[in-house]
Amino acid sequence: MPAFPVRPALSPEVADALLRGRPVVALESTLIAHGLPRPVNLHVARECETVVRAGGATPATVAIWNGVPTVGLTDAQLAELADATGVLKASRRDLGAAIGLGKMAATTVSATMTLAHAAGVRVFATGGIGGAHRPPAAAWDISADLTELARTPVLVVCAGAKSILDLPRTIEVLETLGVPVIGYRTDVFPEFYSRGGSLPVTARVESASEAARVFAAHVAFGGGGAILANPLPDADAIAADELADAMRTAEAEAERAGVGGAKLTPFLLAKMAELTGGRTLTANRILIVNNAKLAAEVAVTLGEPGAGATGGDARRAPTLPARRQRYPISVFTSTTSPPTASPTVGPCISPRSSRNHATTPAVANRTTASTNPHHTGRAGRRRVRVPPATRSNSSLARS
Ligand code: PSU
Ligand code: MN
Repeated sequence: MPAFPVRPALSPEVADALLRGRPVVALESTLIAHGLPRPVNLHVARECETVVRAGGATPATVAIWNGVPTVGLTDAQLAELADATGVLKASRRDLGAAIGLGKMAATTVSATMTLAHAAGVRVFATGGIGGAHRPPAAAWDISADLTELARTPVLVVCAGAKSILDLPRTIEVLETLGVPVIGYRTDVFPEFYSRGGSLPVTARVESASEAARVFAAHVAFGGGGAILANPLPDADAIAADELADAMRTAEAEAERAGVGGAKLTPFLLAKMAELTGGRTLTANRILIVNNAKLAAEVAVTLGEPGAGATGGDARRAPTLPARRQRYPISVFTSTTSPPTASPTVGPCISPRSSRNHATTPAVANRTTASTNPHHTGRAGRRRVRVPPATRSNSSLARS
């Protein structure tokens, strides 16, 4: 038992969906805080949530909220994050520091995967993943997204990676790490602003349910994450020469300004938008929402018995192991009381003896609301024990 147990806080909506075994789609927050300019960032964040809901799944935007690892921001939190300054960009490496020191941090692909998995969420949508930068200058700048994909079983729906990266090396590293790149109706690895063309994917699928089957089979044999690469629609793609020019200029400016490390991607994104008169920004917005839509479809399919296997099909894929949470969870209880304080510290609530959400005995309630008869914890850190009979009741997370 760690001396400092920390649990992901879930919004009521996300807690409810997970407890009922309903599909949930994780969304990252780095693109809100660092990847897109205001006010587009908030519009995109909301649009993603809307299309996920329309697709029959529950959206869960992930961030570290003043030290609290949170899976499922409220709309008010989305707005606050989109407007905030001084928000950290947290990769997997930074999670401990952001949580332990009570920081406000947006999560990258790697950190979002970590927290999504901790909460039991298996599908995640973003714009593009980080990758290997170009040697020799940036030979050791290899995004933590790749190593996280190697170890955390979450399906990441994205439009590939930007061609500013060393894409052949990125693909090689993914192969070494055992991360499949599943092409959604494409044979080639998409290059974010364009459909790509030079690098093959691991496998091509024609539907969300095929993607779910490939992912389920991958995980069934000890695999970590996988990429579902969803190319930007042709109509919105940007011509290769225009893109190459803008990239070269943006890269040169980054070098001249001495921008590197975590600041490089946001810098390049902003420069490219400027250089293309906003066209890359439009493309970025479209592809992110497009990915959220597909992610919802896959999440819904994964939630069905058989994890995407079609009835009577001889190629029936093994089902995904039951969703498992690696840590106890917390639930904040209303849109007006999201976690705002330092991380939850103290004795863990009932460790899970079961591997299945449906039999999960307890959720934590971190508010000070005192009207709930189920509250049994200390003041300010009350715990609610959910009786088995009410577990499937949607009111439980809000109670
Ligand atoms: N690619 C984009 N936009 C982004 C990112 C990547 O087109 O906003 C973000 C994602 O959060 C990704 C992160 O996980 O940048 C990768 O950062 P780095 O290259 O520093 O690992
Ligand atoms: Mn990097």
